[in-house]
Amino acid sequence: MSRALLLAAPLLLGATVPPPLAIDVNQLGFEPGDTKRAILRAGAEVSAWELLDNKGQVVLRGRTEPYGEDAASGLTVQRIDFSGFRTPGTYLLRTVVGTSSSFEIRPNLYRPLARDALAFFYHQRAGIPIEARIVGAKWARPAGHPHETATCFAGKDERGTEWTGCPYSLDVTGGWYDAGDHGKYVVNGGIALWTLLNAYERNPKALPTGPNGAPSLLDEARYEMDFLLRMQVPQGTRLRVPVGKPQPSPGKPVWEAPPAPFAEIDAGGMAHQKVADRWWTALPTPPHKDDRERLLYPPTTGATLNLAATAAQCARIWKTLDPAFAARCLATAERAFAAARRNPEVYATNSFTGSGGYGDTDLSDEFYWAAAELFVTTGKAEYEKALADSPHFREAPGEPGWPQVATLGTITLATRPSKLAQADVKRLRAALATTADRFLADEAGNGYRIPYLAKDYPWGSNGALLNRAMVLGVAADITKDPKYRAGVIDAIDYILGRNPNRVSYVSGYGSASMQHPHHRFWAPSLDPTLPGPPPGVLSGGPNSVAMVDPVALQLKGHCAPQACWGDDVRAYALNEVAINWNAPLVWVGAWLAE
Ligand code: 9MR
Ligand code: 9MR
Repeated sequence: MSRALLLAAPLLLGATVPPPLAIDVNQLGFEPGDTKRAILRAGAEVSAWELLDNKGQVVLRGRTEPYGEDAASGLTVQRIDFSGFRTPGTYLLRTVVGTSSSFEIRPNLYRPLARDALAFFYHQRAGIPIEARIVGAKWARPAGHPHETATCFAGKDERGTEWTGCPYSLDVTGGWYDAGDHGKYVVNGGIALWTLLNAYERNPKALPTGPNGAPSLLDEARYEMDFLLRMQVPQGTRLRVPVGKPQPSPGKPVWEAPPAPFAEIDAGGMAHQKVADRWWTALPTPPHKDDRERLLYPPTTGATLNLAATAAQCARIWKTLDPAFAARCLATAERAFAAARRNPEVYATNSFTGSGGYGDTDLSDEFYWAAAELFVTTGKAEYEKALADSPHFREAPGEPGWPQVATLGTITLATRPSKLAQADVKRLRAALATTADRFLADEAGNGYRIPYLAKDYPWGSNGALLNRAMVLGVAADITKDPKYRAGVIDAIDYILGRNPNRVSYVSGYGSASMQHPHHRFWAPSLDPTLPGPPPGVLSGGPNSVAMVDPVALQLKGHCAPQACWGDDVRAYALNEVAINWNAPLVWVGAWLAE
């Protein structure tokens, strides 16, 4: 396009030739009182911007804030800030090089997003039919794995290690499928469930109903809790498992190391790592068409502590709502914690085909998290001692994630009523504010101004960013300082379109949203009779670390971290969806909707 035409482009609004897009913005928009920022893809040649209403009238003018070359996006960018403008309506931004897409300014922008993000968990349910009355005929399906009774993997795994199996089967019906695959993992189920339950504890009135009669936040959470309780190893069971850290061979990552020597342990009270298919199923495979053998995989200390932490949370949440259920949760949690202490070094081996690993060899944070939840629920001295003995009790915790759960324990200790000494509560609140300040400081180091800074973007980077936004939300609750809400907005703006892929990573939200997740049911590009994703589903997002899927392999070496992404069903390292990523979307969405 010629320079003259570019300049004329804004005049063409509403005409057939749309002006070029040069400004990235939250495609959903902004609530009137919030920070309003946009990112312009241009250098110093542009210095002025205009905000136009839907009649094409300029309602505000301003100057861009130079940023320059940005390693995270690979672009030269400038920033636009129009926070002071608060009048509801439909708008777009323009400069001489192009415009933004149109967006709204209005109150109550986030409630539907929070509700749809919660409905994702209903869609992911195993064991029951997904009903047309709730989700519509398009997304309804028969129950997947309706009577899931499984025994343990026995025989040789993918690295030739021999496993003896277990002398029982467990009924492990229910719970949520993890992601695009049909595995049900206790480790990842733990953080996802904690996040929903924490949103409930923070505000019991948050999401009392889902859309169209879908379950409430609490009922949805209970569906997973019920499943996690089923994953516990029966009392008195003796099993042969590897005990100790795997022995890494030179040049190989720890999760590819051969397991530690096997020993017989008293495994009663531990939790199985997962129940999953013996082999990966092909794409697409709707859950009710999965006829592969399903197996329990060996118990691990990590899974056991995930069970202990969430069951402890359950025990206090349902204490008056359903005392019998709460009592069952508490007994399970205490048995699990005791089993983890008895067997502190039973690690997942990541050596089974057909499901993900969720292996973690530092469980100090899982011990701390479980002790924190148990202490808040029971007030018992033994859990307080476990806290006092933990280094995590004294640190400003990091970004939460499935292998890093100390922050979850600290949030619980800092925000739930308990017998913890006031001085400790104060210190942990300050620690969370310190963590949040670190995230805010990261905004200066990237062009798109998000509270996230990394040389490379990890698998599930959108989930990581939203977990940071959750911590910012907690810091806002604790301190009442508005700078933290501004950071949450920066994060959600990026998720909803203010990013170099110019995409809203949440299906159904924004003018150009993700449509082809790596999912075995929402896969219309592979089978046109299958539905696309329902609204409210979050893509895992850019991944410049493990570019292993076929789409990522094509991009490898040619993309800046935030641009290593593609909207393609084959892109399991870039565009899968998962319960631990949608959970902070629910938390943050509900927080924003208040
Ligand atoms: O579909 C699988 C996805 O859910 C996992 O996250 C991912 C990584 O563990 O693996 C995907 O499965 C692929 C497998 O790892 C390798 N062969 C092709 C599989 C189908 O995409
Ligand atoms: O989220 C997980 C990420 O941190 C790991 O790097 C990756 C590879 O092990 O696995 C991700 O989890 C996947 C799990 O193993 C299987 N179900 C889908 C999950 C999301 O891709």
